[in-house]
Amino acid sequence: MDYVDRVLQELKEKNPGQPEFHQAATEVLDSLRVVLDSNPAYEKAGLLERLVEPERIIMFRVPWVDDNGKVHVNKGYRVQFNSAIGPYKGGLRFHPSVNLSIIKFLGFEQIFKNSLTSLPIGGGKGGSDFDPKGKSDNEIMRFCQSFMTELYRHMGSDTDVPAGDIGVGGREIGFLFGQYKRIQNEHTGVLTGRGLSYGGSLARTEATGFGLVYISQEALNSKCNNFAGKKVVISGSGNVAIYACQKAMQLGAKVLAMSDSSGYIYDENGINLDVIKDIKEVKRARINEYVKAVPTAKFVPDHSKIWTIKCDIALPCATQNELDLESAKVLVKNGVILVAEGANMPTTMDATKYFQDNGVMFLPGKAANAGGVATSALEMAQSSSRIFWSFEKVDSELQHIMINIFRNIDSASKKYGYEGNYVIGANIAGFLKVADAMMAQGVV
Ligand code: NDP
Ligand code: 2IT
Repeated sequence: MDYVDRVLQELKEKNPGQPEFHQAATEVLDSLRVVLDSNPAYEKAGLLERLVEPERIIMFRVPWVDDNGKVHVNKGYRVQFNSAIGPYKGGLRFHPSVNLSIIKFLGFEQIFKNSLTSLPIGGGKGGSDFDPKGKSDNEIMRFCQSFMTELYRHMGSDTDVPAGDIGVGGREIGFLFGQYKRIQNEHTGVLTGRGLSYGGSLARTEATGFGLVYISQEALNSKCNNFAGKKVVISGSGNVAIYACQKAMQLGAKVLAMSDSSGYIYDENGINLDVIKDIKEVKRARINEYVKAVPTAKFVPDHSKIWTIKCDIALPCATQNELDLESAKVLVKNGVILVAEGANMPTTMDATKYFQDNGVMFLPGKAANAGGVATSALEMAQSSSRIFWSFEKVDSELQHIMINIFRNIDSASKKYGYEGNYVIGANIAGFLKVADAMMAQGVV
């Protein structure tokens, strides 16, 4: 049995019941065979065994009281996966589906994503099985305060710097930061995605979606193509989806459909993003409200069917494993040319392979959605220097970072003999920097 197979087998035995973590680890480790075979020093140093075991996992009780005085208890998590190249960095997810497997898969992906940004950030992720839907602002605040009352002792601007993810946006980051500052008596860059009045960076809100479109445009450019006139389908209607939609439209594309967990809306005239922003960012309502404002649009109460719409470019921006083989087959039949993952691991492994085998350009999340965390690292730099940059400066840095990521994963795919396989290119390019840092730092 070779090194990768042995480590994967041990990982599955030691971590039963964590299918998402197994999936993410299998995808990455499978890509690394070519690098590991030519560098036996990695096996000698137990590098993979150390890489797949988080440096630290924190699990805690989050008790809180709802508006009717009823006590609730949720689970809180922070997985501090790897700090070889910088402080742990990664988002917090609040969603009822959150469990250790999901946080570990996200934390593991984050190691390689953060390495690809070229900025000094290690990998971490956290969250809770708390469901923010339908909660009052006061309930959200009490939950965030309780969550931070435990997590604060494990954080620090040079130790671990959380940010947002599903269910955690500007409102939640504000409550979390307020409680951190109150307990620690310190106003530092300990969370990113902060509001502009208390240390946030311009363009962080837009960064993941904009970055997704910048790297996609670069990938299209490499094939003498671009977004102009393309039909685009975007799943989700949260932070990533909204700003991907905005940038794709700015580059001349027509976005035909968006979704939430209740279903999708199809607007053949092109999505009216002001309506979506009003529903999602202001009213925090469901996506079927769109047809009230735009009666010619259609609502279909099954979000997974969004991939049956004919399009040139598909941007899955909702959640893990939302695009399966069946959907991939329909997209390919309908002539899709590019699939770029705004979400983390939205495409199943067999669907990814189907795209690659059928000549579709496929950009994996750890490269395609890295613009969010990259801009978080720019927020950290601004916090430390106490000087804040213009929107244009942050946006232009973001564009450079995304273009560089594409070039790096493209050249790694060529160097190791898998030209055009950006999954392998991203995994190898992300791995090498982390591996180099781990080798230099000894067995820790
Ligand atoms: P938001 O909470 O802002 O939006 C999430 C969207 O996805 C909502 O439309 C939500 O619908 C939908 N969704 C979530 N879970 C499910 C589910 N189980 N089934 C169907 N739809 C679902 O989150 P973000 O936009 O921030 O995150 C979206 C994805 O992007 C996630 O995979 C996240 O990890 C990834 N990501 C986010 C980054 C960021 O900077 N925010 C950076 C990099 C990646 P509903 O409201 O109905 O639940
Ligand atoms: O998945 C991700 O990269 C994020 N949710 C953003 C993390 C961050 O620290 O900005």
